[in-house]
Amino acid sequence: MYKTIYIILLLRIHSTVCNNFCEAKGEQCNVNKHRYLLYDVNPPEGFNLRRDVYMRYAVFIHNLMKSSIPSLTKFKLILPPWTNLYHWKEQKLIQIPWSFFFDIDSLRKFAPVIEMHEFFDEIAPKYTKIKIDEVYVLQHFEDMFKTGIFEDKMEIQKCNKEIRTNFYYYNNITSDNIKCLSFHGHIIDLQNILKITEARTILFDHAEVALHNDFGNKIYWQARRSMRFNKQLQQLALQFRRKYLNSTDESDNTQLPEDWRDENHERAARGGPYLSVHLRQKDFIVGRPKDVPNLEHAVKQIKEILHIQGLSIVFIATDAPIKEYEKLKHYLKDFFVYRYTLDENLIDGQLAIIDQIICSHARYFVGTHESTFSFRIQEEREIMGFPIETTFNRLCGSDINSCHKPSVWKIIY
Ligand SMILES: Nc1nc2c(ncn2[C@@H]2O[C@H](COP(=O)(O)OP(=O)(O)O)[C@@H](O)[C@H]2O)c(=O)[nH]1
Ligand SMILES: [Mg+2]
Repeated sequence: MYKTIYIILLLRIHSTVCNNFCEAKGEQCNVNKHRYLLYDVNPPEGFNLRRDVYMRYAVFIHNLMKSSIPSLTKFKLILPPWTNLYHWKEQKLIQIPWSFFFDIDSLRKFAPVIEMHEFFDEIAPKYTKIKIDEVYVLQHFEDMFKTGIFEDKMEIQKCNKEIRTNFYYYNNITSDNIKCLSFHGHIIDLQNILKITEARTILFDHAEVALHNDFGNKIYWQARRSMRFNKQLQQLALQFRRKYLNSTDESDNTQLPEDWRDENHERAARGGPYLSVHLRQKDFIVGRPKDVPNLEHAVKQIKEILHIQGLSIVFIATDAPIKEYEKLKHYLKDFFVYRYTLDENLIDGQLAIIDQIICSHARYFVGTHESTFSFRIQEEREIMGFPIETTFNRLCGSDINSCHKPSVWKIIY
């Protein structure tokens, strides 16, 4: 009996010592504890470029999981909440989780990702402050731009500009270890940072500075295919297609298996009997009239395509104000013109996704030059297996002579 009490006491003492020791060592005591990788993107970047940055980090973590160094396999990637996006009128300083837009279970089949609120639950008791162990703000080497000589390297340097890490606008996150990391190269080089530290939480800000390791290869496309949209948004898009566009997955041959890992290589999608147009306006018509058409010029091109494709229904996705859309509809009065009607229950980013889903299911798609919103639609069509020539098309701006077809980024399995 005394012996048992003695053993229990001993265990107690040991665990207290260990806990204190863990705290002192930055909680590295338990060898099985997870480590957390956070990243954030340059604030002015839009939703669809951010999706591309996600893919770089998802692939990075996916590869870390296969590392022979055990401490590197313990990382989880924190999905940076959507905050203060330039194009979204409301929701300025609310942190919106990824589940509003994407199917998190599907993302997890590619990489160990968690939402920020899950991170809070895992790392600290509710309502306490979180101190990130190490923050690296990525920046470009200034001298490389001066000399024009670019080589892969990285180095802790003085910060180019005043550092502005905003910790996703949370006021319970902070760090007393923020450094600027001049960086030129591919994301895999960031492994060198992770290898030499025992830090449990690491944040890379301006994460877009690190480039894709595997742009366009099989792993890249796996990451891309795992980015299935939130199921309710998919349902809403489907209802709209059925109701107005005479389009269903069965008739369009666009069914995908429940799990993206079961997708096949077939290129057999037909699409619904409509033309879809992504007409990016707002900041795009100000800066690039040579490449982006005004309304009248867009109408002319849309009519031509409808004629050539033998279609009479057109779905318009655009960021143009309602009045502009009404004008466009008027110019196209000989055709059936649809837009996804604004739904009060959805936020801007969700409406944008419904637009993207509907565009991606059309028999023929035409997008806007260099819009990442259009690029994501093209990828979606590659995943469903549309013929190339129905996907990689763009509207021309005023400079018709230099209006070349967009680059074709074919899916790889
Ligand atoms: N609903 C809707 N929103 C759009 C459309 N085009 C642009 N937007 C909005 O404007 C943002 C454009 O920014 P971004 O995603 O960076 O794409 P990019 O600027 O075209 O490369 C999108 O994220 C949407 O919020 C559209 O056709 N429909
Ligand atoms: Mg943008």
